[in-house]
Amino acid sequence: MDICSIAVTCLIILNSLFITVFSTKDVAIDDNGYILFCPCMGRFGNQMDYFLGTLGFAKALNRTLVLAPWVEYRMYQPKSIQVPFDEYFRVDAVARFHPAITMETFMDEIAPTIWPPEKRISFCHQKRQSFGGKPNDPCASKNGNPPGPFWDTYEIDFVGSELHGPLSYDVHNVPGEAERWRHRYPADRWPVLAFAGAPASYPVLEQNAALQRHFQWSDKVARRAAAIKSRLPVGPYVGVHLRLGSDWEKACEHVRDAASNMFSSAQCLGYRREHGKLSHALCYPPWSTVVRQVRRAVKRVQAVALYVATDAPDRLGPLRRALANSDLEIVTGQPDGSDGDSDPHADLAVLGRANFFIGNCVSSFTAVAIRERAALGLPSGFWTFPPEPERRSQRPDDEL
Ligand code: GFB
Repeated sequence: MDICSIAVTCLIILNSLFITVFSTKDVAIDDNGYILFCPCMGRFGNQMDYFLGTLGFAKALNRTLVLAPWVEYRMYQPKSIQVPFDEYFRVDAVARFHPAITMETFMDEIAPTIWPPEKRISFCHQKRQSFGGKPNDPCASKNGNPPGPFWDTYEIDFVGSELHGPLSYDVHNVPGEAERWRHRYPADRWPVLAFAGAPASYPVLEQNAALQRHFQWSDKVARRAAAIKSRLPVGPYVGVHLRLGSDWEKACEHVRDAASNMFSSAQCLGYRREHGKLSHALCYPPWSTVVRQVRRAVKRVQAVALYVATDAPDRLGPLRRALANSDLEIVTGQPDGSDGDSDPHADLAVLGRANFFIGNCVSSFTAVAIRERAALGLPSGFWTFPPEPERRSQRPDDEL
């Protein structure tokens, strides 16, 4: 062999070595493996809880987290829409804590090498009856909406299911569980664990709540929040979340069992309800209490403005009337002051930086702002919590 052919052979070997270590766009392949999941339940607040739990799970298993897109639902559209993770949050902030890449990067640059179509197995704890799991497709990973549209967005079909029970996602409270996962699914034989749902619980486990500090708003969201803030007068402001929509009103009617938690109520009541009991007022606070708490908060931080985030701007009448004679400027997410939908992520980003924040303890949307603020050391409170002693003469709401 002459020197030229030796050089060419060396180059070919080097090149193929390079391809096994790096994929097409120089994204290093993680030998410890990957975790993929579908945040297939609920809206933003619910999905955020799943992201926090899945990040905790990926950290415990020491696998790269593939950041799923957010699943959204649009009026009159029969299928969910998948919004890339980095539309709302910075990937680099998560990745500083634990290796993480977006689903788009994974599918474009990693999947062709380590997860070709014939190796795509979906994971679930046990046969998923409610999803229509059948003996030949027990995880029913693509049944219905959003699972079908979610995986279809990335042209993912599964060739089989893996029931991972009795292994659970609770790697914090079940001693040795992370090690059992690693032992049963070593990364060399199972480079990708793709979960039909999120390997996490709702509400988020206590141990994972603080992971919110690794989720920083994307530049796009930050810009939209800055545009809202430019409409606030200069000075301190109080931010409030008023969850008032009819879906919420109905959900709150089910608050009968004070001996349990509901949605995110552990954020004020405690995971073992050590700080209080669930009540209808905690879920759907009376206007009299809302106004009183707003006034107190405004006084506390000498606020010049009140930022109101709500899912039902058409229901703010009692608050507006009660504060009509004050100097306080009331600002909502709608630039034109209309009753249209506001931008939920920008709303949260504005609430996250308010001088004081009051939210709904039961709502997982509030929980996002509460956790972000806790990470920043900013003060927050909840409507009707802690409950005040009964007052003898409370004015009815419409007389505020
Ligand atoms: O986020 P989420 O799970 O919080 O769902 P809850 C509520 C959705 O309503 C949010 C919109 O994702 C937003 O799209 N929304 C709520 C808001 N508040 C605001 C707001 O202040 N501003 C804007 N722009 N949008 C629970 C669900 O909702 O509601 C449960 O978690 C169930 O699964 C229950 O559906 C009825 O925890 O508040």
